[in-house]
Amino acid sequence: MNLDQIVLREIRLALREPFRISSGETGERHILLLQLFDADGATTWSECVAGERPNYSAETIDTAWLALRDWFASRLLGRGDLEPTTAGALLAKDVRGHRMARAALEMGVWALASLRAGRPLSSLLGGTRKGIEVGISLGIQPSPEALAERAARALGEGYRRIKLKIEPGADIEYVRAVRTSLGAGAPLMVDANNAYTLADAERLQQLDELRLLMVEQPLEYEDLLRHAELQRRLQTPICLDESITTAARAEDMIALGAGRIINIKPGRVGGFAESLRIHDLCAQHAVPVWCGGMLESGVGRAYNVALAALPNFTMPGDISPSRRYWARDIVTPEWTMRDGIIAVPQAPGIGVEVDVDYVDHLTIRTEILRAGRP
Ligand code: NPG
Repeated sequence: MNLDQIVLREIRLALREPFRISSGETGERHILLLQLFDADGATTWSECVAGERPNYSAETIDTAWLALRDWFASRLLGRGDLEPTTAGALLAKDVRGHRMARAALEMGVWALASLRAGRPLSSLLGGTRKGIEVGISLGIQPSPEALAERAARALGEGYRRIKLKIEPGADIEYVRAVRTSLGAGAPLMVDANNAYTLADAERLQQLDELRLLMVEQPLEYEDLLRHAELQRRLQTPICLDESITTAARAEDMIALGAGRIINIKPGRVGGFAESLRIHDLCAQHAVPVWCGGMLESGVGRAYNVALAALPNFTMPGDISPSRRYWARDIVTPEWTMRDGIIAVPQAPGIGVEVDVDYVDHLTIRTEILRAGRP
């Protein structure tokens, strides 16, 4: 394929309810969207998962914009031999970091390839599922009672797994209130987004009695060694998210015993090719994976749904329907869930239409990148 134009856009989209994690709150998302045009007329959209502030990773929407415009777009534009399987390596060569920026472009190339091949994106990736199990991620709430009430509502709505965000001061008591209210069988997990240190090990051990599916990323994002020490002291499996940026890091996790489950976010690891490597490595080691979320619009969600159709995505992902996040999503049809399942699109490309008029209305910045221009 020959990519001949990329349009960058920044849109603003308000969340229906603010989302609070241990490192900050998001009320309105600024989302970087890419529109990719192939020389033969195929076009698709992709999304960069970077946030406004560097409180999840070092990348932000502004660093991603700069990286795409100044470094990455020219590596793919105008070359006649572009393939989805090699786009990631072209973008990674001699580059440190900027994985979210690279992923937005790389995944867009996969969607273009899916259109050109007339095959669903999920099957191009090797996905086999027709539906994926949906989990919900609940932000930190003002009180244990408020969290228990919110979690009960989610269970009633059919979600197959409930993730509770925790931080020191909003942890054991909060999770216990949910466990007591929902009962022993409710599929619960927690996510700390790096909020603890090994000095908190005894406190975290109290989670064991709450019979959680996993505790996600309790310690610092670059720290596998201390996660391994903590895992030795916990019965609850540790799941790593922020720490796993490459397949090599996943290998380290497995070798060190730093965790037993991985949350794969394609945006975090530089795109689909690296996600597939992590998926396959984990499958070989009987390490389950699930697909994380970054409060994506319906465009980014399409990519997560396609990836989650792969066989080793055996646990429900953070891939809720559009209504969980937005009063009105930017795609039609919006993503919906039935009995806790989102259907995997069987059409080529991202499987949903982008509402371009609505996107125009939400756009606050645009830039067009073409072949031959640095
Ligand atoms: O459903 O998209 C979703 C949200 C899932 O909890 C979620 N994401 O740490 O995984 C995370 C968290 C997050 C969201 C992190 C936004 C950073 C920004």
